[in-house]
Amino acid sequence: YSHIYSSANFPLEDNGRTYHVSTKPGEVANRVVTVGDHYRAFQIAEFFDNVTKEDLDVQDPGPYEIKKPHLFMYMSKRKFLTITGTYQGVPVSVVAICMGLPMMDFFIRETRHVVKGPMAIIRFGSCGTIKDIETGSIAVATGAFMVSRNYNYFINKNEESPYLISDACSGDKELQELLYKNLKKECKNENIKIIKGLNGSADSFYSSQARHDNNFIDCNDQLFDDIRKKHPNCITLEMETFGLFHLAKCSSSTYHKKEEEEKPASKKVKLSNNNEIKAAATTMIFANRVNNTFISTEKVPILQDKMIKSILDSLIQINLGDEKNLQPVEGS
Ligand code: R1P
Repeated sequence: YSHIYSSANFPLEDNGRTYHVSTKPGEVANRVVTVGDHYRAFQIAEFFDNVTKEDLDVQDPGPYEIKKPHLFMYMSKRKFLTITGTYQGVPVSVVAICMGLPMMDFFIRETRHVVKGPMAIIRFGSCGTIKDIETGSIAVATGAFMVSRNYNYFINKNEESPYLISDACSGDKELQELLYKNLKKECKNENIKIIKGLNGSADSFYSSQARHDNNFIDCNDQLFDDIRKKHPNCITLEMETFGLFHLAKCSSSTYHKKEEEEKPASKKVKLSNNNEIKAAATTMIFANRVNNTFISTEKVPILQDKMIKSILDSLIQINLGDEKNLQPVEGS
């Protein structure tokens, strides 16, 4: 795979494909579900209009590109999988990013680069809970904070705390409430709890989520207490949602829009380059860290099946402003 990239600052191929996610304008919709797991992405794509199981039966470990009138799929060499189609006639994409904040950063920045106009992004992931909530329950994030290993603590011991816990950053309230309402509706006849609360995103599955590993010095015995003290409403821990909420907040027109809202009506300026990102997140509780239990894996596709419709419904119901400016998906 030899490619020529036009810049070292934001490398792009001649055809406009980004360096890691490897999509170009026209291949990603303004409404995106992001997941970690590729199987979860395929299960979501089965809900897209006219998509069959056979369409998604890809044996090639990638990179590959599949283009059909109703479906676009691209597996990048770095294993970002983008699937674009329509749901109830509205263009939607699912992007599988594997795991962690750096992958979330690649996904948001590179996807944002190739999509024109405002975006709505819902993360659909798995997590652990630090409250006594049974596995198989669903969490909707009201906000997220970051738990990072404080590397200096392990280097010179002058630091006070081995972990840094950030303040919380909220997602988009409207999208969050739509998601909660749709999940409630979809699960009303099931014995599934749906809980709203804060999520902590950690920079390790192990140390900064207070797991014990005798092969390493992690100094994390106090971590749950510290998290609960700073964020009493924390219910879940995973590894990506903070990255999404933080970058959505930092998307320049969201910042710009806030300033505009504070101005008197006579001084308001019409935004020309609307790159707002509306973000929300929902997770399946796989691990209960209080009683040390883990979900049995055969329950996962069943739980996912219950959640996917609500997630896609929320994505297409959220108002993204002037829909005329949104680019159509190639082939839809
Ligand atoms: C760890 O097992 C992974 O699962 C969770 C964590 O955030 C991390 O990515 O989310 P996903 O199921 O979305 O990957």
